[in-house]
Amino acid sequence: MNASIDTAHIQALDSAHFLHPFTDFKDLQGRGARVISHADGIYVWDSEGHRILDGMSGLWCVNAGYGRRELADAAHQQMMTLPYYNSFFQTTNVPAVQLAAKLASLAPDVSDRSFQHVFYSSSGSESNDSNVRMVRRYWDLLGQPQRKVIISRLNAYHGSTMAGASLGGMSGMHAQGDLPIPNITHIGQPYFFENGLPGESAEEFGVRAAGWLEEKILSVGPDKVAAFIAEPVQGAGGVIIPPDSYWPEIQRIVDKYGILLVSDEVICAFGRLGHWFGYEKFGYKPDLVTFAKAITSGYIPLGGVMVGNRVAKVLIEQGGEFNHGYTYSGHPVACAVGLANVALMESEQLPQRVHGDIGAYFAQRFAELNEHPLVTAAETCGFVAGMVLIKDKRAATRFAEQDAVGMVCRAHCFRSGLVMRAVGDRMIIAPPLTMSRADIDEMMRLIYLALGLTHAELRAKGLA
Ligand code: PXG
Repeated sequence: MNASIDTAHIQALDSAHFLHPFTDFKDLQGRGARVISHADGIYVWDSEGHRILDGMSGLWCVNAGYGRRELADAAHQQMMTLPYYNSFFQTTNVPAVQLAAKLASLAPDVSDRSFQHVFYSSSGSESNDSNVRMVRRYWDLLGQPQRKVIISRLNAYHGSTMAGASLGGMSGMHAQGDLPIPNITHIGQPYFFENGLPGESAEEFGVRAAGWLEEKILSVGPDKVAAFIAEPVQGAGGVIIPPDSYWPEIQRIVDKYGILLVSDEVICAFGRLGHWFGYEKFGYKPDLVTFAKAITSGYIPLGGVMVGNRVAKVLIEQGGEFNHGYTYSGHPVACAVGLANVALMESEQLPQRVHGDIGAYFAQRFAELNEHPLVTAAETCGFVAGMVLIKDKRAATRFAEQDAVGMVCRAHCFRSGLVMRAVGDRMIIAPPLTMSRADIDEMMRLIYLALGLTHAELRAKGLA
């Protein structure tokens, strides 16, 4: 299969014509991109024949693993039946309807926030733009147009469109493009390792971190706040798993001030945390739920928003025409793949596996990394995990930013045949939900291998 790929030629064309996302273009031209040629199960291969265990499920999306014929067949069949039709002018299509009904049946009821309606897009970013439109429209219709402010969190990732990047709390993104757009503001993230005080327990910290929301609401003015948006577990920010006390306190605060709660589950839904939706894991009650990525296991772009009854009732009963939508809202092929993917996840009980034995095994094996001299704070939540690479464990000294320890480790992972992401000094992983115990053992073997090589390199440089 690889024999047909001329790596140097593809790399030259890549450099000449393809501007990659989140990439230093010039730097990549100098080194040449790794050409990924094919994939199967939990592995991808590059054009030079290297097999790599995909610990990131593509980009947090290939939850069902690669090479699933059911998904390809669903796309093929739908393309031959109806490859496209719009849903703007009082028309609809069968897969979009069936998937919306299926998602409504999978999302657990939470009081007046039962989820009976779906608004479709093609990505997480677009979905969060839709959220901003719906949230502000909701308050306009209720006669409170001054409620425009959406509170988010520092280091959050909510996408790369103007609204998505504004909701996100990445300073590097805000610095490019005059962001955030007006009426979006941020609070700190519940990162105990970094922000816990000496002597403070994780649970005490969780309550204190949630309190930053109340402080922000009071400083903005409670009558001006429209919504709070957050991921159940902050993913791209480095797998920031909140203490158990965090979400109940957030719920108390949003209820106290009557503001909408938006759960961005682009990473956390579809089994990633051991449930269909991430809010189930922490037991809170969102009004809107963003999804994308693993709805199709990444096989084809599809995203959307689960609209809870509180918001849906107002938009439907009082809203008139909603002036918002995308060419591909309810794309029949994407929705057909989504249906096939959900069916596959149901028949293989992927969320249940993560919730049950396999998730427990992953948690146990990953926690063992805390014994490694270079590692601290290794923890999992379902099938996401993060750990901190630490310079001196006993003295709790962290590596300096310029040591770029995460990048050193990431490179050794790649060379060892494992994809793992680095976020500063945190190494993070989110493998396909199909992993067997043997696959988890193999993944752990590769992690230890890469850690050993990283440790040796750091020692040679006098950094560890
Ligand atoms: N919300 C969340 C929580 C996400 O993780 C988006 C929205 C945007 O989705 P789209 O489909 O528009 O990309 C995301 C995407 C990383 C990384 O490096 C993570 C994402 C995207 C790109 C890189 O971890 N998440």
